[in-house]
Amino acid sequence: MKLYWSPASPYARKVRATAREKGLAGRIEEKIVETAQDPADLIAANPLGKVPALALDDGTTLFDSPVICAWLDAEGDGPALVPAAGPDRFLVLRAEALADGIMDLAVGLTMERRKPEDERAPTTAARWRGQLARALDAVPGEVQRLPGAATLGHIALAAALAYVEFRHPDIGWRAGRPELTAWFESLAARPSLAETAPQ
Ligand SMILES: N[C@@H](CCC(=O)N[C@@H](CS)C(=O)NCC(=O)O)C(=O)O
Repeated sequence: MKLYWSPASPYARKVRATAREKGLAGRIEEKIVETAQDPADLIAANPLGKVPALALDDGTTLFDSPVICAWLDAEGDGPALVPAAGPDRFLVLRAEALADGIMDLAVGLTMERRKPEDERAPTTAARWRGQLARALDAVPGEVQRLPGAATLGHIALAAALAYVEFRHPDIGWRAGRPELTAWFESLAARPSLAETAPQ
């Protein structure tokens, strides 16, 4: 199997950490791609031209990160990272959705900042910052409601918080959130997340 990824992508980190949690990392060749150059092998795996994308050995390709994580969870070893049924399943999937939404906003703000000044959209960016602040406020409650200690919801939220800190240290999400900080630190020490920390 081949995983197309880029080092700063929080979505790719979620997938790479999930592969490690499920004992599948050894079966996956990880290929770094420069999405801006639309490399042909990435486009063949994902017409959207985004990472992560996973090419399976039988030629099937999978995207985006929730789909790849669901496949890894079904295929790999060990306990399920998303409960198969019941209310806990939807708490975990909702936490993943919150994490993905945080990633979307934080990645969007990163892209906005890279534009030439006269191409930026300050009103849109201000709305994104407000949405991001609200979503960050919701994270501690979301973590408390999660079942278990290392579901896909936990992994996704840790990857999202790490990305916010990596690209937007000015947001300072740790300030006033000592319990969330302690939770984040303990999760970030898991080998799956430690090995995939953004560079
Ligand atoms: N919903 C997608 C989002 C993937 C995504 O936006 N990836 C970014 C990297 S962080 C990307 O490949 N961007 C390249 C582009 O949009 O040209 C997922 O969960 O995988």
